[in-house]
Amino acid sequence: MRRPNLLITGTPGVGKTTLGKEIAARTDLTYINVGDLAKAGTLYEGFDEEYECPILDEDRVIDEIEDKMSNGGVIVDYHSCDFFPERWFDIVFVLRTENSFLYDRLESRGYKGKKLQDNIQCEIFQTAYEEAMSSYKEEIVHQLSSNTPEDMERNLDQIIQWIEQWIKDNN
Ligand code: DAT
Repeated sequence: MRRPNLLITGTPGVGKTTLGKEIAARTDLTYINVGDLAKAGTLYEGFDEEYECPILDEDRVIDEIEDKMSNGGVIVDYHSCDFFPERWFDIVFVLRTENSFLYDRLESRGYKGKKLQDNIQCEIFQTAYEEAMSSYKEEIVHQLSSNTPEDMERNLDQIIQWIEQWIKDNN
């Protein structure tokens, strides 16, 4: 049976992990958190002092998940998306969160100072959305509000419905 590949992207804290894991729990799709995958395999090529984070070795990440992606049925979660092969994804979701909500979430995650401000600014400048729009066909890129638990439930329902329809249409 053919199953779709989904990309969930957006600024850190918008709810990608929560949404991605819940979709996987309610379907038979597999969830991959690229940040965790990189950490587990030390798929890094240095450390970015300015942004206080390791630099992802994008080629090794791609090699690591290529086989799974070609089988289909994968949910990929990452805050950046321009380095993934375009052919991987059938649909792209960009989660969006208002500043006040995002600020609180990042602060309780321990972000502060420049790192906190930079991430809030990324959300204001819709960096993740523009990256997705320039990396994938515009018609497969969808923005979803992720401010409240009600938003999360609505997004889940819509995405699961979309997955079921895709499977019907492609098998
Ligand atoms: P990300 O994976 O994008 O970094 P997350 O799934 O870890 O984000 O969520 C960050 C925190 O915010 C976590 O405590 C759950 C909460 N959260 C996520 N989406 C939410 C929503 N739509 N409404 C309320 N809280 C949300």
